[in-house]
Amino acid sequence: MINEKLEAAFNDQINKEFFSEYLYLAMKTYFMEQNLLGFVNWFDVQVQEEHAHAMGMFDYLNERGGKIELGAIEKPVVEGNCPLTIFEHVLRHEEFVTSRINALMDVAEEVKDRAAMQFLNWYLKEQVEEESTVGGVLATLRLIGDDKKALLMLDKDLAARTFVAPVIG
Ligand code: OFO
Repeated sequence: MINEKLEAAFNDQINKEFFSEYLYLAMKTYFMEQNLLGFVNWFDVQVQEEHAHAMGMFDYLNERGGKIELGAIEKPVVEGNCPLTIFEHVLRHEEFVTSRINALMDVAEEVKDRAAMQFLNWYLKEQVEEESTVGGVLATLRLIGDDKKALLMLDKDLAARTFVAPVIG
């Protein structure tokens, strides 16, 4: 049986992962409106990844005999009005998620749940990768500035991203 405090912390993070899915879906609509289909594809993959992250914790909590409590998902507000400022928001959000996974790890450590700590290591590694990927796109957007042609080239690159279902844990 999983510790109650840890169970609540997992439920909270499941909600945050579903919120991430929802936030990226909201960001995707901006790029749909701009007809930047490579960016749309990038956010499609991001949405699927967040769904997989949420479900990974959902399944794990169930496997551990915990009670899953699904809360309301907050309305997503996209901060930004161009690719650069939207990606700045993506990075801020990923940094926030990293801090939440760290906090969840702290609870697992506090209640000495080593199995949960081992499970959460996957999420910590994933956050390093996510922040690095987003940071890369952001750096390119900063270089691009107002150059529309260069933006279209980046859009073409982002069209190549594909979703690979993660093996979590
Ligand atoms: Fe779930 O990793 Fe992004 O937020």
